[in-house]
Amino acid sequence: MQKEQILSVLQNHKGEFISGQTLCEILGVSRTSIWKHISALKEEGYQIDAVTKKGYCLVGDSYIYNAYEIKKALEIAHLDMDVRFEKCVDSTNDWAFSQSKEHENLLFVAEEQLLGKGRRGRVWVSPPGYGIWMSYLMKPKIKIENAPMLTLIFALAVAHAIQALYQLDIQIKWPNDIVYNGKKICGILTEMRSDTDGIKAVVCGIGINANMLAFPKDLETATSIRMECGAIVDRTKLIARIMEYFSKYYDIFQKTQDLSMLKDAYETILVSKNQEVCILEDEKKMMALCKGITTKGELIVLDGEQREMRIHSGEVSVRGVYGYI
Ligand code: BT5
Repeated sequence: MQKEQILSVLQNHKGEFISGQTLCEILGVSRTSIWKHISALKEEGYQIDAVTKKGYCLVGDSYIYNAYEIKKALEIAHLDMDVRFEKCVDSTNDWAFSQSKEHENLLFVAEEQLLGKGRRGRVWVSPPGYGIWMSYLMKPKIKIENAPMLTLIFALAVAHAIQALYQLDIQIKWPNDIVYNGKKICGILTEMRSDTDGIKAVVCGIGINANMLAFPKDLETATSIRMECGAIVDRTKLIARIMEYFSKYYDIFQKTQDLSMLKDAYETILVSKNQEVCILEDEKKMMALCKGITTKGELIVLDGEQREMRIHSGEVSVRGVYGYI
């Protein structure tokens, strides 16, 4: 807490020297403890100059990634949301569920995941330093069958946030992939715990390739925001923008408990709209024409005989005719 107070004073006077004495008086602590906190802040990556007889000065524009900065960015976006941050966890989704008895509306962010997971037991590659690996824990008062729609709402929020900040022509590959130029920038995994009374907790896990400069050979369908637009991504800022869009779209969703007011926006950037897709279910494979989504978030396709079918997200994978898209 004291450390954050010191940081806040320095941030309010960025580029100016604040004497150790002034900090002691403002915070009512000893010089030694100020020095200890300043050292800890430097270790976290804050660039703080310390000059004898002048004091401490916060310099530089390094993109610091921690709970304090993320929470501050959320507050600037008028979002009252708590944040947990860890350097390394197995999976932020599992971490969020482990806290779900006591908490809700809480964002779990990790610098690295050792067992990052995709859908149906797939692996999600989550190295430290370059990505956003986060999970949002909710206890929504909605019907169990409506929970998969949260994936689509988050997909829309992530797509619009990346578009707004990095001017990339982002698209969505139904239901949970955010793609650019045919490659995957983000994946979303929504998981739920429920009982006979209904939903106990929902965790929406979001993995975004922010600043990677390369990927392993077996991930040839992956790309990052930085690889596509050249800019270094301020992960804190992107998280805040995503949560800002999400809370706006979630409010809209709550009015009707479906996607009727978000469907047009989703379909505008739906990658396979009016294109032939390949639907894969277990060993079965079917070619179909993608027409859009229903207000419940199912994919609408026409089969070879022009019969309309609705595809539920849990059951199938959708691929392009010639590959991933
Ligand atoms: C997903 O699954 O796309 C959901 C990914 C969700 C990850 C987040 S990170 C925070 C939270 N905590 C977790 O443990 N998970 C969530 P799916 O549609 O099944 O795609 C998985 C496939 O994407 C893999 O089989 C790989 O082919 C590919 N893949 C793995 N890592 C990737 C990466 N970093 N970027 C792009 N593609 C990747």
